[in-house]
Amino acid sequence: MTYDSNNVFARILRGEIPATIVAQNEHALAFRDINPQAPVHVLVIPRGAYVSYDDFAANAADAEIIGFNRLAAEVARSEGLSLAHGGSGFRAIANAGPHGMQEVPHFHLHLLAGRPMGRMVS
Ligand code: DGP
Repeated sequence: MTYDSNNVFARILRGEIPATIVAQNEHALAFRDINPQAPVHVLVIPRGAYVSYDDFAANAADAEIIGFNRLAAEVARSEGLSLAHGGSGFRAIANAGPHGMQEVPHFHLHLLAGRPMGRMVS
């Protein structure tokens, strides 16, 4: 699947549409989901043009992968979710492709928290 540079997250990265930014670094951006499914619902995206989780994991440079994961960890800590710092935890989800019900074709990690998430059944 080729990357669509006009997808909504690419536009957020370019500053063309607003987002409530939570944290950022050289390689990644974290912002609040426009349609939150939990009291805390943050999306973490790489700055690079990757369609899906597997595209990112296979093709991003090591520094991008580290930077992305460090930002996700920073958000977990700053939002008070990190188990290592007394938080109650969170769920991290990456939907991929049609069967994963991915809507936005720029890889993103959902961080959901603030209530028990329930067991994953589907
Ligand atoms: P997914 O189904 O995994 O592709 O999730 C896409 C998420 O992106 C969905 O939870 C809603 C969110 N979203 C879509 N458009 C926007 C937007 O313009 N701004 C923000 N902040 N979130 C958006």
